[in-house]
Amino acid sequence: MDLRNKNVLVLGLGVSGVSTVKALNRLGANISISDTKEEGELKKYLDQIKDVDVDLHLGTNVVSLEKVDIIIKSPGIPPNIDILSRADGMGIEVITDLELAYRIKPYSNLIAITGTNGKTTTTALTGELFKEAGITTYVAGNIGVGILWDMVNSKVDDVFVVEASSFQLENTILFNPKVSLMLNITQDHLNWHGTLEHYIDAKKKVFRNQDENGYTILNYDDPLVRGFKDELRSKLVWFSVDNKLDRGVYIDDGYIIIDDGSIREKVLRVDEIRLLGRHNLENALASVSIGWVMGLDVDIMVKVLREFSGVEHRLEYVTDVEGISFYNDSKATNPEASIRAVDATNAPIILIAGGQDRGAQFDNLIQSFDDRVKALVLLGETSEKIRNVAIKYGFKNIYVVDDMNEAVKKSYELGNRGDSVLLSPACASWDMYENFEVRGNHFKKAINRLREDWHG
Ligand code: UMA
Repeated sequence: MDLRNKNVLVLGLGVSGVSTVKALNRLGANISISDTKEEGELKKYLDQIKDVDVDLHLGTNVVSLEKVDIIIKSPGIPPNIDILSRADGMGIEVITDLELAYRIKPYSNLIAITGTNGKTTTTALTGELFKEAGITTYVAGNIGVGILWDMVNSKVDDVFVVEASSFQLENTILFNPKVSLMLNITQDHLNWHGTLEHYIDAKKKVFRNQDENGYTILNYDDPLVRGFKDELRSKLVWFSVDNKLDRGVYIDDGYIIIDDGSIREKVLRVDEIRLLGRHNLENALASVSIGWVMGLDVDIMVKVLREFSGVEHRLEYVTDVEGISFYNDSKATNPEASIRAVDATNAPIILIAGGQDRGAQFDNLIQSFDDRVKALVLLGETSEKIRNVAIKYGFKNIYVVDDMNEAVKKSYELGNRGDSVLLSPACASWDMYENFEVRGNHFKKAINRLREDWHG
């Protein structure tokens, strides 16, 4: 796509907007930017494009579209705002960075991963497979990296592993990845998409334009996703945690199997994977499926699967101290996320929880313990609230502490060889920390300190 001297409006200057502006500058476009935030709030992003000549409209999305040829919309911007209706009326194309990335380099080894849950882990793990194989790999998209700047800097043979959100897919038109993957679909982002059907339609755009040259990988265990098979023109590959398939990637007798319909290859034992929980097994099978269709060596996949400890702050394996395993799940900022974490972690568990009080109820979390949690170590605003709920359900082994160092120390004292210490707060971090990343890092630092003390 030739954008030289084209008038391009970048709507929204966040992570994707910055990457888009830098790429458009390289491609010779005339760039204008509109964002409802004021200059002060956008400083971090404006600093990154200070050398680019742009026409800025800050504090507003009310901009003349008279001379605009195309709009690149930040994914989070809802579809129904006034400027987008006006653009529609004037026949101005509105696309996301994902679509433009494809148009710039349609020949790329583009792998697009979508679904409601597990996208980020699958994307990160898949990226590691290609990197381990010595291939120049870009991991981009919803995972937190604007794709366009990487795309303009990439070479023909480089691989892109892209986490594609429904927001990004919604405004795609020609987007046609070499491999698309659908993990699962449950209700999400309905306030943005309007209905579940619209949300599903957006997700399906990941394979909509694929033909017999492309691969579509679907989760056989998700009935909704399984139904998409009739809509494909691409080569279909299934993966399944629960079912032995005639062909595809599945589990048999404790092993991950790649089965091409005649030859079955054992990849590795499921218990060799460091990632925890059924949902992560689904993510691992998804990644293996991608590796398989892209022709990666099984040995390389085995090595990565044995070593990959997850995405930082999401059930991330940290270390082992005297036989006690420590897991950082600081990203769990609501009780549902912590219920999943408890479910996925090897018992007995010492659970560190608590944080900012946003009015959440903790009954379901305590009831989910099912004798798997042996002690609760609580900190932050909600510690008393969680303690009272736990007592109500007859759970007695509870310790309220002042800070993370104390939480880690107490957990270690309570632990025996074979136990897991799990930080999964079920609450936001803002009562004590700037964000969940800072909280997770503090947890890891406290463990390191413990380790040093232990080693004397
Ligand atoms: N804005 C307007 N007008 C509006 C609304 C917003 O001008 O009516 C402006 C905002 O003031 C802001 C900019 O648009 O400055 C924000 O754009 P954005 O929300 O699209 O955020 P980015 O920083 O560009 O981040 C986006 C993704 N964000 C969303 O989809 C909400 C990031 O995913 C992604 O990592 C990044 O692009 C790089 O590709 C985040 C996310 O929350 C992690 N995703 C959702 C999810 O995972 O559930 C889909």
